[in-house]
Amino acid sequence: MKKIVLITGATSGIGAACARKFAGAGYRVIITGRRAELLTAMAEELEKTFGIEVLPLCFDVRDREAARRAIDSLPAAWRDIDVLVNNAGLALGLESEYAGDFTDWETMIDTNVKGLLYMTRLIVPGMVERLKGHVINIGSVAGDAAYAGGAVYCATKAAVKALSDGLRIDLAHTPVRVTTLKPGLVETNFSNVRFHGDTQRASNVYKGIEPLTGDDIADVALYAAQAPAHVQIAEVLILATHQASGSVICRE
Ligand code: NDP
Ligand code: 8X3
Repeated sequence: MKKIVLITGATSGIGAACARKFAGAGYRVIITGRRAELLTAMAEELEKTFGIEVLPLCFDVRDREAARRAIDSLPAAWRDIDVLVNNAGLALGLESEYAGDFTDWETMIDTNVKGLLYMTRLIVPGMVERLKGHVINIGSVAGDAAYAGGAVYCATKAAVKALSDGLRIDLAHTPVRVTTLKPGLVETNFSNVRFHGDTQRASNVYKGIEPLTGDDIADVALYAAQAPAHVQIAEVLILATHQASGSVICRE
C-alpha cells in the first residue's frame, strides 16, 4: 500500500514543492490550502505527471471546525495518514513590535501556531493508534533569534520549535517521529504576502544572494520521511550558502 502524506499550504512555495517531491517518490498526496482553483490545478498536474492519486482539501487552517470537517470528510482509503507536513504559514509586515498591526499579528499567530496545533491534534491520534507516522513542521531560522521588525513572526516560529520539541517528547514512547525544518531565505510567494503585494519590495529580499528554493526544502523533508524507522531527523537548519543566521546575509 502506498504511503499517504498530507501537506498544508500546498498551493504555493515550499508546500507545492513538497507535494511534487512526495508525489515523485510514489506517495498518495493530500494537498490543502484556501485557494480551491489552485488545488484543483495542482491535483491534475500531480496525477498527470506522477501517476499517483491526489486528494485536494480546501479549508483555512485557522478555522478549527473547518479543519475538523475536512479531516472527518476523508474517505476510508485516505484516513491512514503516514506523514503530516505542517507547512501553511506566513509573515505579515515588518514593523517594530511597538508599532505593528493587530490584525497582522493575529493572522500570523492564528495560522502559524494555532493552525499547526489544530492539524496536529486532528491527525496525530490516528498515528499513535496505528503505531506509525511522522510529523514534519516547517519552522524557520527566524525562530532561533529575533530580527528587526520580525518579532511576532519570529515568536511564532520559536513556538513551532517548542511545539515540535514538546510533541517529540510526548511521542517518545511511540514509533511516531517529529521533525522540525528551519529554512532561511527561500524564494517563494512569502515576501509578496509579507509586504501585502508590494512585489518590488518583495524581490529586494532576494537581491544579491542566491536564495534557497522550495525544492531545496522539499528534498530535506523527503529525506527525513524516508529515513529508516529507527532514525528520527529531529531538526534541520537549512540556509543559503551566503546566509549565516536570520540577520547575517552576505550580498553581492
Ligand atoms: P508561500 O506564501 O509561497 O506559501 C504559503 C502557503 O501557506 C500557501 O500555500 C498558502 O495557501 C498557505 N496558507 C497560508 N495561510 C493559510 C491558511 N490560513 N490556511 C491554509 N493555508 C494557508 O510561502 P512559503 O512557501 O515560503 O511558506 C511556507 C512555510 O514556510 C511557512 O510556514 C513559512 O513561514 C515557512 N518559511 C518560509 C521561508 C521563506 O523564506 N520563504 C523560510 C522559513 C520558513 P493558500 O493561500 O491557498 O491558503
Ligand atoms: C522566513 C525566513 O528570514 O524571512 O521564515 O524570516 S525570514
